[in-house]
Amino acid sequence: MAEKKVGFVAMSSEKKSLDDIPSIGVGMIGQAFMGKAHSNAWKKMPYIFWPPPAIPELVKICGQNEQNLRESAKRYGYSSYTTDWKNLIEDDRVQIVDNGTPNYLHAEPSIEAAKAGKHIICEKPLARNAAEAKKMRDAALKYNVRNICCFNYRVVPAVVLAKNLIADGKLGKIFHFRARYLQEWITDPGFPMIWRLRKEQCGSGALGDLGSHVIDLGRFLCGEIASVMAVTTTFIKERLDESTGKKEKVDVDDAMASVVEFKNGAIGTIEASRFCPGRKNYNTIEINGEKGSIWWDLENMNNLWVYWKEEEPSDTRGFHCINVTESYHPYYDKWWPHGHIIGWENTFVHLAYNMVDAVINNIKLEPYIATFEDGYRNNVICDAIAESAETGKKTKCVFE
Ligand code: SOE
Repeated sequence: MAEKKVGFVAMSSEKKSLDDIPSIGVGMIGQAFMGKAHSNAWKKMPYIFWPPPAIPELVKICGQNEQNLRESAKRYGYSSYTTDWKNLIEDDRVQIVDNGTPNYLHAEPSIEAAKAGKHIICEKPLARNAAEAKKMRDAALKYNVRNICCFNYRVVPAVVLAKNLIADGKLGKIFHFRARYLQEWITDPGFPMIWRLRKEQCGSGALGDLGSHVIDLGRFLCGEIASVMAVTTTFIKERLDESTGKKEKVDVDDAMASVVEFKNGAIGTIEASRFCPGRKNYNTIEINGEKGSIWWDLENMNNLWVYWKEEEPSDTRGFHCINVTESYHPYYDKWWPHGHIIGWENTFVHLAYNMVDAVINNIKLEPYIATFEDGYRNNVICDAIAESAETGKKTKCVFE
């Protein structure tokens, strides 16, 4: 399997004739927020990463709400639609199953897709807990299908640049990883009960939804997490279930904070909360090493801030900002001239490219793209954080 250093996206050198570019069938399970973001990515990828490894063909979209499924198919350009995900998986035209459903629907469709020999891209967190995630990981390995867990912030050009700088030793030994993913959207007690607030449907609250992202960035940039010591809390204990008109207990965390120990000796803190007024989608990381520091924040996603100790002493020393939009920066040779920044939705275009490239050209996805192995390990760490919060003790992260 070919190694590819993502960041200087090496497109196939030979110029394919237009007729030689294959197509690849995509089936999308989910028509809400992620259905929209992923459909946009499958359509945009081939003309941004031109010539693409293959052109995604939007074969079928699946959703629970039949009323607007026909409209979703027309809106996004799927040639067919179904309310039955099994029907989508059985469709021979579908080669890649894209699972953009709520967490409780990640496991069964993804495992059945693997059994049917379909490649799978599944939203994060991979599952509601480690046991469920392990079944998904094991199925993908057993049936030898390519698999991606959508930790999309790994493929922000600025984050890939950070990965390459750290991998090239620019920071030296890593001392700290410090990350927060903060939002504000359920601070209002009047916000109703939804699947993201029911343990049975989501597995965990801010921990699995937002904390999983910063856990993944910690693993991606600093290495494996060995142990955690955490607190979680639920600020609003019950919310109105609008379908019944009754109040329902909230049985997931609204916020979490954890100390983390990495296997390589670094230590850090991670935090996730949806109770931070003013923080719209504030995912921020900082890494401190023996030779300098790096920090990044999603609300300014094209910038990477760096500080190098060896910098010439001068009165301008300090953190400086790299605008990660040059053609020599990760992925950027496929986008626009420098300074013409890209947005959040294009992280999914990068994931779509990597999935199609992996399937067509047998490219190794690790370590730059999160697979089901990463998704499983992430769920183990989330379970350890929940356990630590329960027991009040430091909890080791044990991977099978
Ligand atoms: C909601 O919290 C959400 O959409 C998450 O589910 C996504 O993973 C995150 O990228 C943005 O916020």
